[in-house]
Amino acid sequence: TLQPIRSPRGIPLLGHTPQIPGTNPVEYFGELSTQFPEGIYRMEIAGIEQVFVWDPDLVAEVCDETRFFKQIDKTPLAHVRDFTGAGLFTAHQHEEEWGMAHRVLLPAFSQRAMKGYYGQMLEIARNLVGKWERREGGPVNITDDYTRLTLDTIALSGFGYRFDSFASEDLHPFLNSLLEALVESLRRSQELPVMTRMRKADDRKYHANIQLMRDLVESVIKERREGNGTVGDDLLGLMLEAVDPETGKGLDDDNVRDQVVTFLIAGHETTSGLLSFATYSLMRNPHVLAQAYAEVDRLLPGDTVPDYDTIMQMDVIPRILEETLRLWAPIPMIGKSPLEDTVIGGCYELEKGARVNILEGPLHTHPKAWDRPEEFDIDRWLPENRVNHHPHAYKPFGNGMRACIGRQFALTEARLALALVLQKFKFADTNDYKMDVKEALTRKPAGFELKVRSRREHE
Ligand code: MNH
Repeated sequence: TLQPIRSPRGIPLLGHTPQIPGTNPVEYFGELSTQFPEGIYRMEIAGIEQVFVWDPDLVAEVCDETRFFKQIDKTPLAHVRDFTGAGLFTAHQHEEEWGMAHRVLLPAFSQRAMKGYYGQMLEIARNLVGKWERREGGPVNITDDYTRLTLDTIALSGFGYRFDSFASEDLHPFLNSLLEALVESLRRSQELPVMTRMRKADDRKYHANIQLMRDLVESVIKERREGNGTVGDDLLGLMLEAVDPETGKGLDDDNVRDQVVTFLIAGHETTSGLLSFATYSLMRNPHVLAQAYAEVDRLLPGDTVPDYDTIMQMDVIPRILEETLRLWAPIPMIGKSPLEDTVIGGCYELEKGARVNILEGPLHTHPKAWDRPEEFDIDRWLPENRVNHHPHAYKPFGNGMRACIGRQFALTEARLALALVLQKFKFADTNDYKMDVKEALTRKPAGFELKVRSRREHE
């Protein structure tokens, strides 16, 4: 028997739009979830009907790719397309560019391929360590420095470009433009188009920010094209040279630009969030931190420089990352949509094309799937325990063919960074940091400062 999808109380005629906060909307959607034990609700926001799901069995249905696809239209990603175009992250499923880039780039993201980026990853991670050594005993902005790390890493390994972020006190202008453009695109997705059209100055700023990002990327591509000899075997080299076997074509110039912008964004925002939340979680869970130090001291005694194989042998650090992604998924919500009219949970009707959002936070803490859901427990990820997990209660990297292509890249980079940092430093939370999440498509801790001290000089 069919049942209506319940809805929080709204305002007549205006729907729910006025009650959506301008900052951290997904956090608000998560708070509302506690009112709906059935694991699903709906709301009308800016004239668009949206359904939110987090019950793992409902999510399992929404993750069935024979019934649901990744929706771009009428989602924030439709606006992000203003700067990432038909790049992998924001391409429509039916766009030829998605399949072409996916086929051309997939081999460059296999676990084996990570060995090829390891040298670049290590170089940048050592820049981070160098900066913190110069700061001995002083405060560092953890999130900002992990952002420097991940941006420099994807740019160097993917495109042979050096942001040199650790040489500067200010974050690179690219990051400022990106942040402003993301915030603006999110805002556009939550208001009626007539409102957007009235904000003329914001629109000019938006396009100037997009232009700054594109100019940087186009100069990187131009430099590569004009370099003598081979184009190289990194992501950029692949995109400039590879021919897609299925269509017999290569990626066109605009698409290469859009892909590079996409990778510079998708390749750093999330991983810096992961590292920041992991560091925060370690500070809150000293017994886990002790296990992490023990692993690092066993595998990397003294000043041993980690090699790729050592990073792959780790056990505690990868479980810390998995548990961090459960409690603090950097992408807090993903959008899906039914291919045809359908019914989920045996009773909730969804129309073809409806917007369905998976809420990662409530899913990753659903009591149906997780014991002591709020507890940071890395032993959940021991092999003997993970076999008992609900198959659809953990989606930090999304789902199906539109799942994250950079998963191995992110996890390899994060393992290495955390290992090096723990080999060298101890942290003190002298300001007693209170978690202050900031959402801009991805989420990160804002204003997260710790004092860093070299372990060797103080033990
Ligand atoms: Mn990543 C898609 C999470 C790191 C490049 N990524 C996704 C999605 C999630 C995600 C979730 C699916 C979004 C959706 O369904 O709308 N990504 C992460 C997380 C990390 C991450 C949690 C780090 C931790 N991602 C990376 C890195 C790169 C990358 C690093 C690149 C080097 N991600 C992508 C791309 C896509 C994607 C590209 C789009 C894939 C596609 O749709 O084909």
